This record gives sequence, C-alpha cells and structure tokens, in this order.
Amino acid sequence: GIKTNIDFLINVLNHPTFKEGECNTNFIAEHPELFNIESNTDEEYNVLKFIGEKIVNETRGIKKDFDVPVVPKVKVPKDLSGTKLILDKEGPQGVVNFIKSQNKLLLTDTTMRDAHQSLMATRMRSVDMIKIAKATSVLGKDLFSLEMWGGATFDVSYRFLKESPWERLRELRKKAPNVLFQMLIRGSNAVGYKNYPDNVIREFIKESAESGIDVFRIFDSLNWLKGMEVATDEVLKNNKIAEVCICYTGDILDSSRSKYDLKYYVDKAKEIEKMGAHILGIKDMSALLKPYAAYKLIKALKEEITIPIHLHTHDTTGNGVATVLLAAEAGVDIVDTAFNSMSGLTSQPALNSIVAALENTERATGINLKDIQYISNYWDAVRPVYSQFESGLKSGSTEIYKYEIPGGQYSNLKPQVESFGLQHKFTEVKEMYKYVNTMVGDIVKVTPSSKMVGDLAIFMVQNNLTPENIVSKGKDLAFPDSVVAYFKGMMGQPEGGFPEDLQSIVLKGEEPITIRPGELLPSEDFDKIEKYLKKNFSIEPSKKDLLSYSLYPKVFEDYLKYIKEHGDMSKMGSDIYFHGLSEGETCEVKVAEGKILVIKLLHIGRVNDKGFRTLIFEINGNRREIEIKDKK
Ligand code: 3PY
Ligand code: ZN
Repeated sequence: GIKTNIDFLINVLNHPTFKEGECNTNFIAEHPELFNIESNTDEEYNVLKFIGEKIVNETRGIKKDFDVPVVPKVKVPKDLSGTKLILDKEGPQGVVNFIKSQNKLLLTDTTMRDAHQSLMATRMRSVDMIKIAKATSVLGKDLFSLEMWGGATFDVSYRFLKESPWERLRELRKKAPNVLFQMLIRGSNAVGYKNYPDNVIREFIKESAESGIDVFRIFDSLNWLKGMEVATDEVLKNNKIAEVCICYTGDILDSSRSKYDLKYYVDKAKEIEKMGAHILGIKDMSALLKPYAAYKLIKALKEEITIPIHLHTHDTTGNGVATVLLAAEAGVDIVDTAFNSMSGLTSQPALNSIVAALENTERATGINLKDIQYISNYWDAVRPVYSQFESGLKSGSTEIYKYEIPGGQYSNLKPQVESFGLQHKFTEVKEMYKYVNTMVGDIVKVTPSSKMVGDLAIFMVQNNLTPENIVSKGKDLAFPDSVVAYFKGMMGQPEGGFPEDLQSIVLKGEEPITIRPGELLPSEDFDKIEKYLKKNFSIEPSKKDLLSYSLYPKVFEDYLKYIKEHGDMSKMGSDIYFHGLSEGETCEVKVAEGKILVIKLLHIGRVNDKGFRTLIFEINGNRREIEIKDKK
C-alpha cells in the first residue's frame, strides 16, 4: 500500500550511500535492507521507549545544544601505508626492525582506550569511534598504533553501554585496516579484576588476535613476571606483537625510595627481554615518572637492552609532555599520546603538541599537523556529550606524586568514595591510600592492585582504622574481597613479599599461595557455558560470547537480557543516547545498517493519576504516542 511505499522511500532517502550521493543504478538491488519495512514497529517502539525513559526519568526534556562533530572527508589512497601492513607482511620482527631503522619518535594515539577511560570513566561509545575511524586511518596513517581496546573498556561496554566490545573491534578494524591496533591486557587478569584460568587467557588472546588486535600490551599489577608468562607465550604463538611492561612506581631520582631504584627497572627489563618480548613497555599509569627521571631511565635501559621501548604515561601532574620530550631525548622509540582535545589531566600527554614540538628536530614524527587537527576537532565536538562522566579536575596536580593513584582510578575514586557516603572525607581517603600502600608492602599500584589499595583505604576510613591500630582492631573485621585476594597471593607475589602480621590478620588462618594462581584454577569448561547460554538465552553462542561469559558471567548475562528486552541501541547517536530529545527537536536514529528512523518529539504530557506521562512523537512522518511511568 501507500504506507509501504512511503516507508520504502524513506529508507532510500535515509540510506547513507544515497545521502552521500554515491549510489548508482544498482543501488536498490545491492541494498536489500531497504525493504525492511515489516519489522519497523518493534524497533520503533523500542527506540521511542528508550528515548521516552530518558526524558521522563532523567532529562525532563532539558537538553543542551551540542555541536555536530565534523568527520573530515577523506579519500582512501590506493597505496595507503601503515604499520599494520608491515606486521601482516613481515611479522612482529618486521615491525621491530621498522621501529629500529629510524630516528622518528613514533606515537600511539590512546583516544579510544585510555584517554576516555581516564577522562570520562570509560564511557565512550562505539558509534563515536567508528565514525572517525576511516579518517583516522588516512590522516593518522603515520601513527605507530591506535590503542583502542582492553583495560576497562571491555567490562564497561557490556555493563554500562550495553554494546559488544567485539563488535566495536570488528567495525573499527574494517574502517582502519592499515594502522596497528593495540590493546591493554592485565596479564593473568585479562580484562578483569581477578586471575582467570590459563585456558581463558589463551583463548581470549587467540580470539582477540583473530579479531584484529596486533599489539598486546601486557602488564602485571605487581610487576610479577610470572603473572605475564602465559599471556606473553600466547601472543608469541599467535605471531602478534608482545609488548611486555614494567609498571613504574616510586621515584628513581629520590634515593629514599630505594625499593624501586634504577637497578630494579634495569633488571626487570633484562628479564622481559629474555621472555621473548618484542617491545618493552614502561607503564607509568599514575604519572609518577618525572621528566628527568624519564631521561635517566630510558638512557640506562637503552644501554642494557636491544628491544624497542614504548613509554606510556599520563598528564595528571601537568608534566606529561615534558616527560615525553625528555624520554625522546634519551632515545625512547614510541610514546603514548592522545589527540589534543582528548589529552591532558588524567589522560595522556597531547599528541598534536608533541608533533609540533618535535618538528624540524632529529626526532620529528613525520605526522602532518594540519591533518591531525581535523581529528582533534572531531573529538572536541564529541567530548561535551560525555561531560557528566568527567571528574571536574581543572588542572594538573603534583599531589599525585605523593598519593601514587593511577589516572583511571583517580577519576573514579571520588564517586566510589561518595557511594560509601564518605564525600566529606575524600582527602582523608587519599591520605589513607598512601598509608595503605606502605602497610601492604609499598607495592606497584595498578588494576587490580590499585583497586585493592583503594578498597582498603576506604574500608579503614569507614571503620576508623589507622595503620597503628589495624593489627589489634582488624582481628574481628572481615576485610574487603580484594584485600583478602591480595594477601592470599591471588594477585601474584609482590616484590619483597607480604607484610606477615597484616597478612595473618586478613587471612584469619587461611594459607596463602606462592605459585601462579593459574596453576591452581581449574580450566574453564567452555562446552558447559555453551549449553548454558543456549538453554537460557536461546542464542547460538559464538566463541566471543563464551569468552565474555567466562570473564564476566553476571555482566554478560545482564547484557543479553537487556538487549532482549530493550533492543540494541548501540547505533543511536550519543547525544540522544545520553540526553534524549527536547520538545520540538528532530533527530535521526540509526537502528541498523542503512535503516534510519526520523524522530521528532512533539510533546511531553503531564503525569496522569496512574503516574504515567504520554509522550507524543512523530516517527518517519507518523504520529505515535507512548506512555512512560514517571518514577520520580
Ligand atoms: C587498566 O588496567 O585498565 C589500566 O588502564 C591500568 O593503568
Ligand atoms: Zn594508563
């Protein structure tokens, strides 16, 4: 009928290819999805319900004006170059040779992983990344790598964004085939907070490698090399790049911090080279590596090892760019940075600024400053949509040298402290974090060991415990799970061992382990998970699903339930996803490839006697009403 024809026409008019004016006479034949008309109703309902919930129970129709992020138009040249092509052709050793064969300072962009993890609680949605991926691959073709996966992003995308991290990887890989993709993996903790069985670590790495990850940055939260052995071995087996890290803590310039002196780092680096790592990562997750310490460290390491060195730091103290430049001066091969509009503070040092700083010097990056400005501009317009997730930190703080709190944790600690009703004691918690570090043995603090220190600090403030009275008062208290796991040896072994008095108080008679937790954990039974998911969710689970379940059973189940009940909103624009619509506003919502709904919010009704509001929308030209329960 007429309605079907109109729906079909709307599908054509809304198709991205049609809009870009790139369609030819085969356009309709090549896009069968244009005929997807029958299923519209359910999808329409889900989308209106989602937007309606947002409006009635969160925004009340109040919405700021957001600029539309401009995606630069690029033509993909036939001979588009990039580091990924070297890996595919010449293997990891080819990439190592490429790194060594030149004097350029190579740059990694972390915008799609650590930058948003550290600035906006990891909330960046895939759509915002996918839109700019092609332009990044062309305009950023001279980048060493894009860090775009792993760390906290895996968990958060399922848990809070209700989207699949695997899908993100797949889409980005399609759009950026030429630059190395890099992920952060927490050794035996994979992308989680606890040790997993060895077969989970191996299968996860294998699947990630097959899905497009090239560089695996592996670390252990206590710098315990044994904790990285399985992951490293599996990366090598898959012929991908193993970047094995030393996490930086303390201050090598301060002779009173003798536990983590230059020798400590040089010895670890030599062992990492022996493990067969392709690259040594220096992971300065808390921005503790001061500029002249970076110079001293890199200079020493360059004399002692032959594999390339990749420096990761944060700008929390305001010294990030200086640290990078001094590391460059000392001969570091690769550094982590983030496009300017996503850099600074708890994020990485500024990419564009570093490119500019090194122009016409021996270590010039070869990256075109004008080209990457477009990318930075894009992120500049994306960022305000996420401002509710930012910490409010306005300037760098040298306090971090004292507290040693990682960038990602720093932006999360405040809400965590608030959730315990301790907002008035934030400074006290930070001070306690420092004392707790000493109490538990002056350890490396990075996920998950950092979380343990944070949990214990909050626990102590909550229970009026002090380092002086914890041994006497702690006897009758059940400590947080992470603290018990640490003292049991389930996070590995800290340098210099555990403080025994505190250990026995926390464990209350239980015996700690000294071997790799993975040697004790029974192998994951993937067949069992497969049967379970089939039965309970009527899906044909992929290997990726099985892995996601084994890493995060509850989070993954909740994700499946959510999608089943509410539909997949992952393609919806982020301004609508987070802020809904205002009265009179029209938007386009992509629900599937080539399928776009044009939605206008006409009216938000008053609450009726049953507590519902009627929202009136126009959707693809048709008026539709929907009732939403007002929970406030
Ligand atoms: C992570 O483990 O997610 C980190 O970023 C640690 O720095
Ligand atoms: Zn980091």
